[in-house]
Amino acid sequence: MQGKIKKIQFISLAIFFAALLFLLLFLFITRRNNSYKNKDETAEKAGKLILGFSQIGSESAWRTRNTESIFEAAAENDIQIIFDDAQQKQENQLKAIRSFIVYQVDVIAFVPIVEDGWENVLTEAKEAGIPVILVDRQINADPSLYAGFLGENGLEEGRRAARFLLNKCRNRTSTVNIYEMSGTENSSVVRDRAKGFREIISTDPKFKIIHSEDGDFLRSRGKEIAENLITSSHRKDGLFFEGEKIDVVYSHNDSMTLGMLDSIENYGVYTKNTIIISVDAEQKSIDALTAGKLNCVVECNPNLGPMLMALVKQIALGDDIPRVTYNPETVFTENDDFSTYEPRGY
Ligand code: GYE
Repeated sequence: MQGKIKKIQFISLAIFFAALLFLLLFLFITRRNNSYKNKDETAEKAGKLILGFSQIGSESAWRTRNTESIFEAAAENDIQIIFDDAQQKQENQLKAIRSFIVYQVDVIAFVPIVEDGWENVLTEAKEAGIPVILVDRQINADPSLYAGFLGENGLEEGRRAARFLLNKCRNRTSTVNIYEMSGTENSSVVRDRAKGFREIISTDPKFKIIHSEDGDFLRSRGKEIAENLITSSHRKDGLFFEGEKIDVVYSHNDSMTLGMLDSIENYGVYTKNTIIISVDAEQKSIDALTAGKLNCVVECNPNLGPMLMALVKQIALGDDIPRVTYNPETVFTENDDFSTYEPRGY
């Protein structure tokens, strides 16, 4: 009898807990769906588009301005942004894009930190029926996995840097040693800026790239690279690499360039005869150009917000967007009339 009572007690307890578990699960699911539904309903009620945006981080002034531009334009266009800062890690971007898919955003846009490794997550977005826009950098993947690209023409930026150099050295016959500071490895922008530059300088054999060092687009790395050059050469009359005089520094972004200028100034190295070419054109870099510390700055325009929101609206209406949309850019050189310069805004 005792045993029978125990058994009934046990069964009723099990039923009780199962019911409790079920109730909790039910509450959890309904609450989550309600929250999504509420948010979607509120955004939908407000007719607001929801954009999931994955940014790579804040490694440079350019990147920070790029993010600001996107938030400003979203507010101006009444588009809700779900924003993720990936802290320079691809795995964080993959996680963010998957959360945008779960959230059922209307459009996904992201800055691919590197070129490879996006096929799977973009296939998931496609299966979920969510269009994807690449911003700033490009990827190696089946083009049907994304609607289009918006950003800079890195190849042309590299060519512009080289064209300035060819003109600057047109009367020179001796070899011109070039030291390159490149940005984030395996990123499309580094591939293109390097390729465009080499394409043009290869038209004249006097130009020789003696070394290319990865500075990951960071000011701290630019500073470190120049410090290593200065301390290993023990020379103050210029920059040297393994005993060879550096005639030209081609830097893939202003942050690294400004870091290098920090070390040059800290060690009091004379670089008036060193041609320094940078890319981006943030205000501090333009100030260094007008102060005679740089010779040429190739613009890379971070203000992609307004064009991105226009593309988001176009896609949300079910219209196709151009495969490639480039942002207009220019070049600033030592030969310009500096009084005509407008503030850069970052
Ligand atoms: O030049 C640099 C940033 O992807 C074009 O990334 C961008 C580059 C830009 O860190 O400053």
